[in-house]
Order: sequence, then structure tokens, then C-alpha cells
Amino acid sequence: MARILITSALPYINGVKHLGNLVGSMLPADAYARYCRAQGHEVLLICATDEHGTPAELAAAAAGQSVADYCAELWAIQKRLGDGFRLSFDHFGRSSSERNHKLTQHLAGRLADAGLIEEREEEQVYSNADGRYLPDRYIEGTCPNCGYERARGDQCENCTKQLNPTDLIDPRSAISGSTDLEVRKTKHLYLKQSAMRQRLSDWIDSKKDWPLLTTSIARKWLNEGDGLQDRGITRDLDWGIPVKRGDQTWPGMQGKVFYVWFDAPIEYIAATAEWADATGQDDAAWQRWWREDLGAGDVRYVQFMAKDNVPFHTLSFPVTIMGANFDGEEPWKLVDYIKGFNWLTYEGGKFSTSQGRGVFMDQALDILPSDYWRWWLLSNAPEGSDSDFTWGGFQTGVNKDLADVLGNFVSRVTKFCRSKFGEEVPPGGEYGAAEAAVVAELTKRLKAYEANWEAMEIRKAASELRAIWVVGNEYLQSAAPWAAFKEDPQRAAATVRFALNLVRLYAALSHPFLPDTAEAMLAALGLEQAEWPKDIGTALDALPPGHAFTVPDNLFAKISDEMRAEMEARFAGE
Ligand code: B3M
Ligand code: ZN
Repeated sequence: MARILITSALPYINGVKHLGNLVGSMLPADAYARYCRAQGHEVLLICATDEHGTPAELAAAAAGQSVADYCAELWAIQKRLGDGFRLSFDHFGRSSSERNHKLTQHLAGRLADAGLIEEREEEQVYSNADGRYLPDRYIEGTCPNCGYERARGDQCENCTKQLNPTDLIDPRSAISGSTDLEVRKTKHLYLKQSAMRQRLSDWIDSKKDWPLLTTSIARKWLNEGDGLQDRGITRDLDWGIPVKRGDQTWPGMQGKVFYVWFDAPIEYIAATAEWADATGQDDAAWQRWWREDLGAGDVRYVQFMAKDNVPFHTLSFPVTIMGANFDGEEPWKLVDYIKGFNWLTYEGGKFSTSQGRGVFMDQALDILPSDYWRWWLLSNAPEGSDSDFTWGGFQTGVNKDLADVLGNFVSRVTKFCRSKFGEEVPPGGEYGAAEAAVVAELTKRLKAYEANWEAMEIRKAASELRAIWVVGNEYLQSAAPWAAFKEDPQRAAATVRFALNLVRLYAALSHPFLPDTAEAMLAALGLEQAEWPKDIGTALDALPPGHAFTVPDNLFAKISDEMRAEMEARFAGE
């Protein structure tokens, strides 16, 4: 039994997230956590809303609310939707929490003590038309690195380079489009990332098992050009965590807040403290996940995120973590494995809130139960490359995998049993060669399925699971108890008993992907849970003759062509 800490990238507060956001971090983190729990590991799954920065301010202004009220409301909405998708977070926190204020200020103080923070007079863009400083991503312009014309002031989304706003060529306000911008002088704190370059580089080199997607992005910014740049970690904004050094004021920093990307990853830790608070535990309870000197030495820490977040998690946040331990007094836990994702596109293009293009989490749950989405999204997760959501592909995935394979199997065996033997696992007959062959095949497939999960190869895990369901269908098809029943009812009884045990096995194995369906399958079998199989033969002997069951409602409804067409039209955008 291991201890596994899992964090999902924190969804930004400004609005309901779309399916691409969901599959890029939160959903796979949940599925992996469910798998790990099923193995008997001690798991802590943490997420939170990322509430600071200009987008939150602007979204609140657009909604005519104070930023605090807006964030509270959107947090509640995101929490409810996460619950709707069965995201099994141990805690869904808020980066605006008191815990994060304190911890961010504390770590900034530690970094200053380490000599890793430097005050610099900075030139910052002020928009006369907008009457405000324009931070980071509210300045658009041409990327100096790759020439992309719509690069943002914090990062170029085309080449992933982290930028400072004044790096942009031909800048304009992303709020008003105005080019009436002036550069004003203002003082800010810089984190001397460059001083940690060698340590970061050695650390990345030591991660032999990390996927190329992750290490190549990190190496790129460590090694290209002048190497790793220092980062401004404060901003001239009202909303955010006030710049303090521990609990002391920071001279010259009055009225400024920390940069959202400085405090957001710290919220992984702070949210764990929020979890301890919410569950009536003391500090030791969260520290044993995060402090190597306080019990986190044996924790394996895994992060899930989309690829544009990778530089912040392989470079910036590790600088905070490593830097804060400059004197060996505060050994915070560094990430052990980063699972990065590419993009999910929508019908060949981008999801867009403003154009109403693509499906967002609230809409998805209004249309179909969460397991339908979970299955398609996870079995098509953008792992090796981008994937594209199409209604046609979704229809095929739901109808073929869920309805025709899993749903059909469960329905056939339970209905047939009820009609011939009643609603109890039938006695009689013996398992023979056909059953032995299924046990042998599933033993092999279970190994592969587990190996895919261990490697966090989610698409491969999904296709292995599908193959495991197919084995049951093919078994039932060729054993054909409906035909055997007349001449050899004992044989039919053994087949049905074996197949009912397969339903139980499938519930256990499907649970990381399909938690509600797994629960419905178990409920039909009168079980509360089914442990993960250690041995297929034993697992398929679990339900004894006489065990009562009920026939569940159809597990999945098929998506019709009419519905597909209607949905295609509804979400196509302007
Ligand atoms: N909030 C993702 C985004 O909105 C960002 C992740 C933070 S993880 C610490 O682009
Ligand atoms: Zn670029």
C-alpha cells in the first residue's frame, strides 16, 4: 500500500469549463485516483478554483458583481458541476482562501530569505483607453519567439514560451483593442529563476520516466536562448494576495498583489490544509502529504494538467519549492510525475465561450448522464496528440462501446436468468473449457489493464477495458444458454452463473471510468462494492448459487441520428 497525492490543475474561476478543460486535467485525475483507491492505496485528490488575476476581475465587472461575490458564486457552480461529473476530490478548495494567503506570503518570505527575490523597477503597460495597467494576458501582440500574431503578454500559446508583456511586438489592449498604450515605471518583485537553472536541469534530467511532452517543454525553456528567465511575481491589481513577507509588510509593495501564477500552484498545498480544516484535522494531517520532514517522505505526488501549464509546473513552481528549502528547514514535496495533455478540439475547431461553440460542463450534464461523457472523453483523451470531439464520434462511442457491449451484456444475462431461473444466481452444472478460456484471457487482459493504469495510459486502459467487456459478450454468444437451456439446463445454469459473476467483475473494473454505472451494476447484484480482483478465477466465483439480484434498467440509451444532428446544430456556434 502506497500513499499517493494527486492534484489536478486548478480550473480558472471565470466561467463554466468546457469538455476540453475537463479532460485536460480534472477528469483523468479523478479516474486515476479511483484506480489507485481500488488498489488499496491511500490517496488524496486535491483540486481548487484558481481565483486571482485580471480575468476574474473582468468577469466580475461584466457580471456587475464584486470580485469576491463573483468568485464565491462561480466556485459553488464549479463545485456542483464537478460533483455532477463524479469528480471525487477529497477537497475542492479556493485559491483565495485564508490558507493560501498565509502560505503564499510565507513562501515568498522564504524565497526572499534565500536571496531569490529581487526588486526591480519595471516598465509596465498602462492603457489610457481602459484607464488601468494591462497585465500579462490582456496585452496581445506578436510573439518575439515565433512570430504568432495573437500571443498574450504572459505566454505565447503557439510556441508555449513564457513572456513578459513588454516582450510583445506591436502590442494592443485585449480589453478594448486600443493601441493607445504607454509604458509606466512601477516596482515589482522578481523571482530569480535563473539562479536555479542548474538545479532544475539536473532535476528534470533525473526524471527518466516522464513523458516527452513534459520534459521537452521544460528543457526547451531551460536551454533555449538566454536560458531560464527571471519572473515578475507581483502585479498592480486590487484583487489577489497582498504582497507581504510572511506577516510583515514589504516596503514599496503596498497595494500590490502576487501574480496569479505564483499563488495558484501554492494552492495545491493550501487546499490540502483547507481539507484538514474542513475535516476537523490538525496541521499534521496535511503536512504528512507535503513536508518530507513531517511524514511525506514516502508520498508519491502526481500532477495532471494540460500542456500549456507544464512550464509553470516544471520550472516556476519547483523554484518556489526548492528555493523555500534553501537552509534545509522546509523540505516541501516536489512533484514525482507530471501527466500532461494535449488539446481537445470541438468539431475540428476551438471551443469558444463567447461564440457558444462546443459543449460546456453544465450543458453536458443537462443532455446525458456523466458516465456517457466520462467514457468518451477518457477513451479519447488527448494524450499522444490532440483529439477532436465530434457528435458522430461520441454517438459511436456511446452506442457501440457502452450500449452494444457493456449494457447489452448486462441486460441479456440478467433478463435471461430471470426468465428461466428467477432472480437468483442459479445452481447446477460445472464450469468447463469455455469458462477456463475466459479466465485465462481475462487474466492476461487484467494484467495489461493494470499496467496501462500504472503508466497512466488512459486511452489504452479504456481500450483494454472495452476488450474485457467484449470477452463477456463473445462468451455469452458462443455458450448460448438460450439454446442450451432445452437439452442441458445445467449447462445453461453454469453459463448464467459465470456471466452474472462477470457482471460483478465488470463493475469493479469499470468503476474508474464509469462510477455511476458500476454502482448500478452492483446495486442490481445487491452488492455495495466489489473489490478489485486479485485473481480472476476467484473473482468469478464470488457470487454463490442462490445470491439474489434484480434486472437493472437499461444501463445506456443509444444516441439517435436525430439527436446527433440536433446537437451538432445547437453547439455549432455563431
Ligand atoms: N488556472 C489553468 C488555466 O486556466 C490554470 C491552472 C493553474 S494550476 C496551478 O489556464
Ligand atoms: Zn511564440
